[in-house]
Amino acid sequence: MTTYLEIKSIHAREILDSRGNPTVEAQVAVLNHGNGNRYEGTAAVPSGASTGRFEAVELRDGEPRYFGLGVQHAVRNANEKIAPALLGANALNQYEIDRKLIELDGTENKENLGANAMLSVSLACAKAASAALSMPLYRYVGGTGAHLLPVPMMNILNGGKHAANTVDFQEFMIMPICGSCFSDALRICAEVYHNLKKILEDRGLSTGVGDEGGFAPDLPDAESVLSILVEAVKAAGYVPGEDVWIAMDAASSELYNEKTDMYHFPGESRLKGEEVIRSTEEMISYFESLVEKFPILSIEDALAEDDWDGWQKLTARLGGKVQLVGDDLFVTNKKRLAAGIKLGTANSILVKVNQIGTLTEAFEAVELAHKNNYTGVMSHRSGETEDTTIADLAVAWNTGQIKTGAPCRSDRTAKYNRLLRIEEELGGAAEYPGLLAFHVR
Ligand code: 2PG
Ligand code: MG
Repeated sequence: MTTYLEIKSIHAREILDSRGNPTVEAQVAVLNHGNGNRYEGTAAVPSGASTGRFEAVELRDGEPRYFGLGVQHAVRNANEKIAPALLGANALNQYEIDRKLIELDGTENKENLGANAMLSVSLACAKAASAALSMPLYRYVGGTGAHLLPVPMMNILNGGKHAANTVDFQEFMIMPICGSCFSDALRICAEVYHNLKKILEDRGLSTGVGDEGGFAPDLPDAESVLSILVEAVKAAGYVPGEDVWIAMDAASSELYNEKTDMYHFPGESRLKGEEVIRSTEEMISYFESLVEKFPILSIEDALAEDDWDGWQKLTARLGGKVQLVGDDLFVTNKKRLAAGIKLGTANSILVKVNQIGTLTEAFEAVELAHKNNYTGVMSHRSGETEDTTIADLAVAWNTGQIKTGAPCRSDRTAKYNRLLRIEEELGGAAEYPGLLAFHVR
């Protein structure tokens, strides 16, 4: 007999994210007809600052309250349009639930209901179903094969749109590939983070943090940031390029200027007292030189979201050496990923559930990536909540990598702590992939 987890109620509300901006949270209650009990699942939606142009629409009210950022319309859409359409449905049929959401919205970019309204319900349904089956979310979503803990891609130095400093590239991250297990890897990251703090303090640099909990000092350019990171890794007692590698998110769509067709570096320009701009060709050579000089294993959004030609050249030149992650380029959208695969652009996709708006579609993007030998990196947004769903999804889908900020601020540590609990629960079945999570180097 098929288990019937009847969706009994859906209630969305406006809550705050880690930047103090409103976001949508939904609570779904199901009745398990097998035992007559009621179960609940709650999910909150994250929000980006450096959002890609092709992301599904995050519906904002545009009214005076919260400077236009209120989400009351999205909340109403969830309560008044989505709820009536899904009441009575079986929460076990995630695929069907997500199809219904997509049909109900009826647009390509989810501008009608809002991806924030849709995602809150999509995720809360999965959580209610997993609760009703007394299964952890990673097991419910991933089945018996879910066992791989992700390598943290931990952002310990923030720049770009995530901080008010002079660092133009958005994220500088460490990846502890030498850890014997996830908890060990996390410890290594935290040790490097504290060593970095000490180095910055000793130089009289700021140890204030950016949106994702990484430090945000004023440094003149990427080289100086990378040098300090290498120092911090060494000071913590690890070998850069062996034990711990570096990853970057350039978030280049934010630097690209359509009028000049060039990448502009405002922070570097300010500190150097002269305008620093780079063409696509120069950007590629710049990354090439950084990869030569520093133990860089992964670069995200090295070029802008529309620079397909540039991405092709970049992949041809660097794709054999480093992981090239498409974030704004692919926006967790299987159509854009398919186009990229065809053109031979990038070799990895960043997976952000709110970029696409349903659990099923995020899974489809990961599946397509894996089938084509692209890696997938599960990711948070710069605006987060205490919701830890992405930790479970990383394990469920065996992505092998997760990007979820510094070991600082509870919105970030909540995900790491959830992974610690998952690892403990999995016991002997848990696997930490280390360098095996990457197809390069
Ligand atoms: C990114 C993300 C997360 P945002 O660019 O990868 O780190 O930032 O959520 O601001 O888009
Ligand atoms: Mg990014």
